Amino acid sequence: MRFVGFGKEKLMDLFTDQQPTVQQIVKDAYLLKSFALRNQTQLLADLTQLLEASPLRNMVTPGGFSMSVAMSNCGELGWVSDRKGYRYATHDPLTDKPWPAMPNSFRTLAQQSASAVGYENFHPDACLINQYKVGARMSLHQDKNELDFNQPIVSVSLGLPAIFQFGGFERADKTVSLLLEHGDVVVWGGESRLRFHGILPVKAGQNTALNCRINLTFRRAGK
Ligand SMILES: O=C(O)CCC(=O)C(=O)O
Ligand SMILES: [Mn+2]
Repeated sequence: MRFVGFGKEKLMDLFTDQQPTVQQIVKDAYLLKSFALRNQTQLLADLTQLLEASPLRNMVTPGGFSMSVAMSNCGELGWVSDRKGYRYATHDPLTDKPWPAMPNSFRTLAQQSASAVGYENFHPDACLINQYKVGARMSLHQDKNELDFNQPIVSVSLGLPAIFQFGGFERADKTVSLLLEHGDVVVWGGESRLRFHGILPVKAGQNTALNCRINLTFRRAGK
């Protein structure tokens, strides 16, 4: 994958004036605006490299539909979907090799984000990489393929902006809509760990670092 036409200087020019801030969404859930900006150059370099080993692909749902979001993983465990169901796997089914190691830049950002809102000792072993081209979406769902719900979820947004819907514990519950922009991080855990959430169809945009939206979702999937 190539991040076309975007050098270091331009990233810096656009984003240096934005200071990180923390907003509480509901109990145990937080939006950390601009939290991933500081290290974005390293993040994007590491991302490009690991996607060469395990490329983005559109997985198939158990029902047989191709997902609009293209995915890959890094870390000890990777989230996969196919006709057999949703699960975590140690190996990339596309390459039959272990998923690429989680880069230090990724792990550090995930741990610093979690600890900034009170989740000390977050030890992610899985990072799902979601690529949303314009029009891609993720419908409301809960993250519940992990063994231990005591660890939070850290979700990093890069590139095109998107509307994140954050709901309750039933799919039909009311949702709040949050604008997630390049560099924003959402952290949820504790009483909010199993809240439904999703992404509305991503719209075309200008002045963003990437011509798509990239989301990095960090979780502790195994024991
Ligand atoms: O793209 C996002 O912001 C959310 C991704 C997500 O919820 C997931 O991969 O489970
Ligand atoms: Mn999710």
